[in-house]
Amino acid sequence: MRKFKWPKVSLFAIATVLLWLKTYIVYKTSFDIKIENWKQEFILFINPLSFLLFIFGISLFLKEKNQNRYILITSFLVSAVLFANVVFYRFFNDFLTIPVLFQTSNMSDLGSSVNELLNLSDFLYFSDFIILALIVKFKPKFVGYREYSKVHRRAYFLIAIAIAFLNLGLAETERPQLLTRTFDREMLIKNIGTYNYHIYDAFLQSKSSAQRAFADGSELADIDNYVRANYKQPNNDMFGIAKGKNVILVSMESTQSFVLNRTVNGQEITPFLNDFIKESYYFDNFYHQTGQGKTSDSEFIVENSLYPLSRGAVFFTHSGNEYTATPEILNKYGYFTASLHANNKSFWNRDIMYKSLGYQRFYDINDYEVNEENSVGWGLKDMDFFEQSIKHLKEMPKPFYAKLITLTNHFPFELKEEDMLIEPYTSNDKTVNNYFTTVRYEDEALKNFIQKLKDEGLYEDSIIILYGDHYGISENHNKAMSEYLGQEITPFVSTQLQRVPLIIHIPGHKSKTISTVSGQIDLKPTILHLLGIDTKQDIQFGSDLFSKNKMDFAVLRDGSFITKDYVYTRETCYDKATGEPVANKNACEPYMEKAKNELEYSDKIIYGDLLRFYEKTKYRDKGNGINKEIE
Ligand code: GP9
Ligand code: MN
Repeated sequence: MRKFKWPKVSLFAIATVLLWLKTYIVYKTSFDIKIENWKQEFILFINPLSFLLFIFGISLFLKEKNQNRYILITSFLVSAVLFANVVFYRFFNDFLTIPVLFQTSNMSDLGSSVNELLNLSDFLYFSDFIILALIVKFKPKFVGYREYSKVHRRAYFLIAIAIAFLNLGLAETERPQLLTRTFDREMLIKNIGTYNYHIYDAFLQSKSSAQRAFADGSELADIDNYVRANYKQPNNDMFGIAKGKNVILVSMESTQSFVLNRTVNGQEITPFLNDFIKESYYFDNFYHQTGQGKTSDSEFIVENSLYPLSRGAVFFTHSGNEYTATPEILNKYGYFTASLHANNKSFWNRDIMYKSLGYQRFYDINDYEVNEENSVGWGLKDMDFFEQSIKHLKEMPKPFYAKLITLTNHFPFELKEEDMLIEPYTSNDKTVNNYFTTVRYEDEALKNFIQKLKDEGLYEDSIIILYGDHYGISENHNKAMSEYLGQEITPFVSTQLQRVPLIIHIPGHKSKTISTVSGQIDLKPTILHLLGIDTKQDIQFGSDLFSKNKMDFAVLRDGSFITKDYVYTRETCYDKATGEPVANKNACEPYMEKAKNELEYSDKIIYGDLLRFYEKTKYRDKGNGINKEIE
């Protein structure tokens, strides 16, 4: 009888399968990746495969001895990367990124607790490598070696490419614009896998390093000149009016201006905001200027008075840059600076970017009690978020600068039955219909929040700034929007819909509506001026919103701009008075250059990391008098 012979399997196939399965097991056991449905589970399962096929596929070009050596080394290195992520995750609850590797403070935290982070059983993370090594050493006959023809190799790599595309395609259906927008590391890893993620991260990193390397300080001179030439004298009467007061900034998710002072089914949409305006400054021509980075872009603009990028989220792509953000400045003036947002800290790379912006503390999801009961849609309901945030605010050293980021009014605008304070709108578009109900809910949450601030004695000692982060209703919903607004949504109207509310409440000040055209870019100089901090020397594109000289101007990230009389968008200049394209073709001309310059200069600063060349120390760090403004 002939003895049964096992067909010989190539070492690279064994290595691929083992590492693939191991990665999946590690995903499930060592990381906390939230899976909502079987499709996500499937994506998670296949996502390591394409990378492994590529990297082990290289061995097909090698001769036997080298092939084994290559497979062993690769298997070890890839396992080491995975293991490094596991250890990092144990400590930081996050995945590794290249900038983080170079952030020494993070690493020293990790270094000192390495003993606690490692277990004896951790060698299991290398079990597949150990198996491979044993096979090569003791049972080399177990595996087969053959030379592969060109055709074989081609077929192999075609399959690998097909799997990569299948993975990307599925990921795209799960999470559109995943790569161009790069919102959340956990989401990226869930969809494209750890290994592909590291490659992607390396690509982002090398691109920005190259741009940074080629930049030098001389480029800043032009920009500095431009900023000086456009400097507008702030309103002296407002200088230092809120000196030493707490600053409470509330980012209102997806809140556009059109909902204010309007009704749906005969009911007010924002009764509280409508009242609050009556005791605050209200800016009714204030525009968001965000791009793909959405909320994070708005944070970036508001705190730096720089524009975000036209592609990707600057929070992700340039978190290692030098900035002179509001929190960093306020730290020097004795403020405690914090951001409060009940979401994963890695969302929008906030945990890393906040360090560059100078935040002393980030109250993230772990600082909140979040459960089934108090959550809806994207997470903790606004009411509960504010309620729990009060506790944090109370405990903060005073004065503080605290930014609270709301979440309930986020697409797809879900709400629990009991939180529906008004009936949805009644068009064929569910998104638009529900939008009104979540805005109404957010309004109620804000009302409670302000009341709590009063109850806790924080209200009188604080200036409160509420602003909309970006649009909530995109142009995909023009039909229902035109039904609601009773007008056609032309590009002109669309641009006007990019207005978001800005309300600044200063204790003791009467209400006033200010209609100068402005944008999120103007908030930083405004806030600092109110606190008695001179920003004349700063590189910034905004100006004091209270200034009598403030120019009526806002440029949006897509290049559209708005002036006192005109709206320029999609290469057409509209007359604001009529909403029609202007007869005089040159009407928008004088502003085009300015709009272009602002965006280009701002991009240059970010891509070249130019603020590292800026001698901000010359007026701020040395305590030459200005530092003493607030004591
Ligand atoms: C997520 C929240 C919403 O943390 O800020 O982000 P968005 O999708 O609006 O940018
Ligand atoms: Mn948002």
